[in-house]
Amino acid sequence: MSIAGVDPSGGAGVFADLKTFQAIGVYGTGIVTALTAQNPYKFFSALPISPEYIEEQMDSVMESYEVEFIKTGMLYSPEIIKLVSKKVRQYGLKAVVDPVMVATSGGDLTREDLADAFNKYLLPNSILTTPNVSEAEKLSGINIESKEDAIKASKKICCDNIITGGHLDGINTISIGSEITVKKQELIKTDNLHGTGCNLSSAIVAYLAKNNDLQTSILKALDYVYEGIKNGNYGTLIAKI
Ligand code: PXL
Repeated sequence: MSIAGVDPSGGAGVFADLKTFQAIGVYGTGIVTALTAQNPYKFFSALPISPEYIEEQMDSVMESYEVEFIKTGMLYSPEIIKLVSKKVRQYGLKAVVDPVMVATSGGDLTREDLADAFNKYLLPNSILTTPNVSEAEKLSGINIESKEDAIKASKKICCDNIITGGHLDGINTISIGSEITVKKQELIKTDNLHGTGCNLSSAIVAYLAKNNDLQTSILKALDYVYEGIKNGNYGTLIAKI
């Protein structure tokens, strides 16, 4: 299950998540937290859905599907983060949290700084979070300019995590339990980067749903996104597996 915003251009958000689930061979469901008006290069505006209606969407799907894994994307407000955390506990869901705060295209996807709400409500109940460098800085309070800084921040974040390396020379820092793995990827020169974070977290849950362990799911998802960037077009990723 994806719990995220709708990007009508299909590169990010719930639409992209469902495409990723399908490409990896997993049936996906999608709960909408907000509509947006945007394209891969420009963000115009967001229209949030009420927490009550998000809850109604989740309850209707949970009534007929045995969902084990969820990923969260754009949650927009502390109230929605709190609601999702409550539902994660209620249904015993294993959550991968993409702590979305700002869009790649520069648009503000949130009403205010959400780091405190993620740290307080959702991350303590999650199996993984997937911040980029600026999100990891907000979650950890540590300025990240080097691999060493990323390792320090990854230890400070309160659940298992991967700090993605798109803004750090391709250095991904994976922290699971007390183990830290650094995986460097080649950076591809391209405009097709919209939705990388969304696709990474949805690929991780799809690989988890296919019975891979957490470390394997993360490594496979990094390869999936890398291939998506390489084969991308229209400013977004194109799945190829
Ligand atoms: O990648 C962050 C993100 C998440 N969710 C939605 C988005 C974006 C970026 O544009 O549009 C709906």
